[in-house]
Amino acid sequence: MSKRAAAALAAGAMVLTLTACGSGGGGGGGSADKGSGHKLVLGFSQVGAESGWRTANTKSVQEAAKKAGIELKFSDAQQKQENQIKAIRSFIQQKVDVIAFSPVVESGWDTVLKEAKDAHIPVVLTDRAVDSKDESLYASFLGSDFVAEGKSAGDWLVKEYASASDDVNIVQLEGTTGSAPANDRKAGFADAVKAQPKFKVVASQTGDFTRAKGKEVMQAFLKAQSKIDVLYAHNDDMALGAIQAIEEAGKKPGKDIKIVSVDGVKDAFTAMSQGKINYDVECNPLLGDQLMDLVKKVKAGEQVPRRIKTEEGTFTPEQATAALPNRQY
Ligand code: GYE
Repeated sequence: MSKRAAAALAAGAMVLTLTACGSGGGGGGGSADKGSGHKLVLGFSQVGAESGWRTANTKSVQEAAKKAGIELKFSDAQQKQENQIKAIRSFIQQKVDVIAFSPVVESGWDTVLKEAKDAHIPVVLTDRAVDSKDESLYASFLGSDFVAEGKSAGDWLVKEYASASDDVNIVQLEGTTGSAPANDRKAGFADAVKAQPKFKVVASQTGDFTRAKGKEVMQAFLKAQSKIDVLYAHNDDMALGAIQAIEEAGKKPGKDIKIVSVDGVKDAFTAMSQGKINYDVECNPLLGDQLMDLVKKVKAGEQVPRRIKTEEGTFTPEQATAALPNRQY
């Protein structure tokens, strides 16, 4: 109760501050139409700082906003949905022009998205999707095709083990439970290997997209499983943590246990150049410029595509080694 009262007070204070130093006139209802000379204000709720991918994504968004002359209100949710919901509510109270966010998990957004809609503040999803049935709750979704990424990882494995007749025991490090990239990368991979029963996922657990958790879960896998041929990690940070666990167990990553991962961050490319990761599916975090472009268009009331997919490639160790000197993230 008292928490709620405090929140209401804080919100009131926020609105007051805005009125005091704002443009004065104020728009008559709906989304505030700042006249010329006023910066477009974007409220952005980021997932957290869990991975190298995320750090690169945050930097890209911040730099792009500056370049585009957009005032960015940035909020870090520390991988918690409740924090994102709070941030979105605060953006609504502050009457930002547009809200963008990367939803930590897929479900449970309808209520807060409805609140933004009722306040006439358009919402753009970036990086990760929501599973809302009501498409009017957001204007567009900019990000990768995670199912295709999982499929690429699986397709590589099928080729790599084309001539194998024995079982191929796979352990899987999943991303954050309930997140779009974890759900979709798992599904895409399973789809790619399902035709051949020799591919056996013998253990699968979340490592929450972090190095520390990736290491911890891999240690448990190594203790519990007598034979592991392949590690499929839903992101590079977990793969890098797992590499430490594999080495500490006296095994050679990339040889005794083959590793296929997703993201394509610099540290993973370095590991690939050392033969420790065998294949990496790229997921581009540099979404900032495209996002700012989209935000401007949405604010201007222009028609935008509902879905914008980012383009990405795949990397063998040779390709990663060659790309390493110019890799931006
Ligand atoms: O793969 C992972 C990060 O949502 C695509 O989140 C993103 C994923 C990325 O933590 O490293």
